[in-house]
Amino acid sequence: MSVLFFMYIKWGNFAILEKLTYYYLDEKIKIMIDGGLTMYTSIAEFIEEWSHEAGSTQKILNALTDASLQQPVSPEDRTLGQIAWHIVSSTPGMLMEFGINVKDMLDPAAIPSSAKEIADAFQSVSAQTSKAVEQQWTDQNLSEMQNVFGREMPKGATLSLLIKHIIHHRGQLTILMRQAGLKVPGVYGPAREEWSQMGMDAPTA
Ligand code: NI
Repeated sequence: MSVLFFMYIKWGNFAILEKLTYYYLDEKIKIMIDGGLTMYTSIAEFIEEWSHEAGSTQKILNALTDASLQQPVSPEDRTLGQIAWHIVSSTPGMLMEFGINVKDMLDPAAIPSSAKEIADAFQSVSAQTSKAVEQQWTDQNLSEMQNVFGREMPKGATLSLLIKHIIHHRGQLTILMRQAGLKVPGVYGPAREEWSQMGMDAPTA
C-alpha cells in the first residue's frame, strides 16, 4: 500500500499532497495503509466504483433462487442466504458507523426467505448509499480523520471498507451458488457457461 500512497503524492493536487504528507507523519495513517484500503479523494471517484461493484453484486443476487438460500457452508457458518442478507443489511449499518445517516435500516437477523426480496432490498440499499454519501459528505470531508470500528482513519478510507466488504462476501456467494447448482454470472472474467457462449472452452487449469 505504500506504493499507492506515493502515487497520490505524485499525482494528487497540492491540497492532497499537503494532507497526505501530514498523515505520513502520523502513526495512525500507517495502520490505514497496512490495512490495504484505498483512499478516495473525491466523492465522484467513490460513486463510480461503488456503482460498478454494487452493480456486479446485484447481478449475483438476482441469480439466487429461494431454494439456494438454504445452501450450507458448514454447521458453524452462515448459509448462502445469511451471507446474501449480510451484504444487504450491513451496508446501511456501516454507513451509520461512518456517521452517514440512512433512512432505512435493515434488521440483520430478519433474513428473508425470498431471494427476490433480498435482491430488491440491495437495489434500494445501493441507490441509497450513493445518495447518502453524495448528499452528506464533500470532497473536503474525505481527508478528515474519524474513529471507525475502533480505528482512526480518514473518511476517504472508510468508504473503501464499504466496497471491499461487498466484494469479499460476493466471492463467497459465487462458490456457494455452484454448490447449490446455480449458474453464476461472470464478474471479473467470464463464468463457465459464458466461455462456451463465446465459442471457447472454459479453462480447466
Ligand atoms: Ni461481513
